[in-house]
Amino acid sequence: MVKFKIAKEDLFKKGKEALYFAENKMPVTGKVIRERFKKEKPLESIIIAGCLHVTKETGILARTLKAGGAKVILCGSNPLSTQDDVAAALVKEGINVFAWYGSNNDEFYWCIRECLKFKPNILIDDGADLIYTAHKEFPELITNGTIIGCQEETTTGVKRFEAMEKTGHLKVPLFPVNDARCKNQFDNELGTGQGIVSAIYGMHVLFAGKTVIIAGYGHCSSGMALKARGLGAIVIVTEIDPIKALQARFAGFQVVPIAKALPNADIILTATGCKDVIQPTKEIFESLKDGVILGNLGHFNVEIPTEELYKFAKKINPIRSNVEELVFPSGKRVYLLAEGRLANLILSEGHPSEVMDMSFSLQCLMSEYIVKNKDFLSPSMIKVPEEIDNEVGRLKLDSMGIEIDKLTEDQIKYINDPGSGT
Ligand code: RBV
Repeated sequence: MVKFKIAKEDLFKKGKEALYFAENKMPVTGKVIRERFKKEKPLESIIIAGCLHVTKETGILARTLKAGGAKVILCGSNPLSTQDDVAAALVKEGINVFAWYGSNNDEFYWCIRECLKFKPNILIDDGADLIYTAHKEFPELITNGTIIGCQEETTTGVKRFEAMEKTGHLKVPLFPVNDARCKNQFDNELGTGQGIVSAIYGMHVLFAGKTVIIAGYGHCSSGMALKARGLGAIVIVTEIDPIKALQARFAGFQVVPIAKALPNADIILTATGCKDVIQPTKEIFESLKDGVILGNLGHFNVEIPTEELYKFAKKINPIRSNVEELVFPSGKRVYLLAEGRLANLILSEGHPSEVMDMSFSLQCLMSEYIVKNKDFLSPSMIKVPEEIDNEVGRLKLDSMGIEIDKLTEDQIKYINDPGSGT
């Protein structure tokens, strides 16, 4: 029997429809790699635990890992991103899912522990909570060699592991899948970029003519800035990195310190990976414009100081699904999206299937790579091999019917010859 804990088993029909829809838009993960995995079974007798947003796209990943012979266990990577219907459909297919929409903090970590109790060999994380918990509470899985390798899906998770590696706390081979080109140039830029449109759709307001602050100018936020401009907004970028600030300026955006920009902003969107992007002081809160919309698209709910905002507000009115109106003592109102959590996932369905196809193809091929190379992996951060990144790019182009050029022998000779100058 499949062990699981989800919201409602009888939602499975709707979940199946969602999976059908995603599968058609994910031909690399859902067809090409799956067909090969079915034949070759590269993940035979491997247990894979995934701490991922339980969405229709993650469902396609789980199906392909299973087709490759793996036993798959899933928990959510955000308390508000689980699609309960998809979870129900996956359970019917024999995937062990421990996730439901609206879980509290204790329940969230309970689900992670349930996954680790299966003694998984590969961990696929989104935000580092699963792998971090394995280090802290299940160290024997690492010391006795049960865990052979780990994969991280998102920027925030990669940053946490970099910090662990620096302090000597990283004890597993860790592949930052987020940093592969086929991941961050598409999922982060296009997925998050389009995510702001869906997030603001939750408010059903016009972007055109609004002053929008985009906090940060990394892969995610630069995608957001472009989309906001495309929709007719006046876009101000805030940064702490001089090079990224220059990139934003040369892309034609205003670059201004956040405290100066805040009073004029109609919409503020964060994706920096850091806390308190809006400083949690009474003065800063009161400097916000009446009616401002606050949304976060970074992984954790720390960028907008939600707790302090809730405390400061004299009234909180739920006005739409996942949108709250906070009324300040002065009578000023601000609109908070998704309790300050990943608005691109919570006010929408997550990043579109077409971009997740590339991210999740990488995850499939990296699981296969870990199994094949398990005897040679050291406990450290290891870059996704370029061949795998390029392979996913090629397969995606193939699936879209796009051909590209190949270097001739003569051209290969030319670019590899340091002597070929003027
Ligand atoms: N993300 N997953 C989805 N549809 O399943 N959408 C977004 C989905 C991932 C994305 O890869 C990003 O890095 C991460 O969520 C942020 O938590």
